[in-house]
Amino acid sequence: MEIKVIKDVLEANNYIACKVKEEIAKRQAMMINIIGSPGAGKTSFIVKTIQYLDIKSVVIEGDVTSDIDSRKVAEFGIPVVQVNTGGGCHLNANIIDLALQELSSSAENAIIFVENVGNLICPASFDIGEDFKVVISSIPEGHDKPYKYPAIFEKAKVTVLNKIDLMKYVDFNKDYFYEGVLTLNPKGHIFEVSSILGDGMKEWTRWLKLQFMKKFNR
Ligand SMILES: Nc1nc2c(ncn2[C@@H]2O[C@H](COP(=O)(O)OP(=O)(O)O)[C@@H](O)[C@H]2O)c(=O)[nH]1
Ligand SMILES: [Mg+2]
Repeated sequence: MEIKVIKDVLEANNYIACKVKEEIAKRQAMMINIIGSPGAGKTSFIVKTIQYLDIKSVVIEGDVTSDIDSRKVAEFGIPVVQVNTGGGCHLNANIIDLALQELSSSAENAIIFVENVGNLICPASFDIGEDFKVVISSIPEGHDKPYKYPAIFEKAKVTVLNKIDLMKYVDFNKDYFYEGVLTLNPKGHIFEVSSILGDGMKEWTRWLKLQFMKKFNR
């Protein structure tokens, strides 16, 4: 017996992602989907980025469970909503739609940073209505990540190489890493940062601000 699948999961997700995109445009906001392994430094990167930016910013924290990260973000006085997937390995557009309602007017004229669930595989397949994806890879994870998890490095507009301050302690071949990223994504941007010390943050936030200004011809 042939079973017809009328709408697959991704199709349904993409439909809601379009709705989220419209909502974000209405709010004159920009949304960034931040993806990386657990411990790559996503939360630290978001907090440091906002400290360097002079643009209103809000955060949607995604995790399987707990509010550990949203508490960290809130300590800096940044508006934040925590969403828990209850076991799911990625965020979807439906969750973001609800989180945006919760953020209401604080997500207007702002950059919305979304910390996805720590994972280099599943979040690559699910658009959440973002303007673009940022993948964070960190020095201690090793230089082979673009070769082993190509989908996310191919889709992300920006690759962040975090924990650059640990370079002297780790056998990390930067040329090999760059070659892997740029072969998959020749137009991609790569920023080297330390989310703890602030190295590279000026270059990254200057570029980010430019994207924000360009979106609405500000
Ligand atoms: N040395 C160093 N440690 C970092 C850097 N960024 C994050 N960390 C540390 O890495 C650990 C995980 O960071 P976190 O931001 O929670 O990662 P997440 O799980 O991806 O959100 C924490 O102990 C951070 O202090 C960095 O640039 N340099
Ligand atoms: Mg985190």
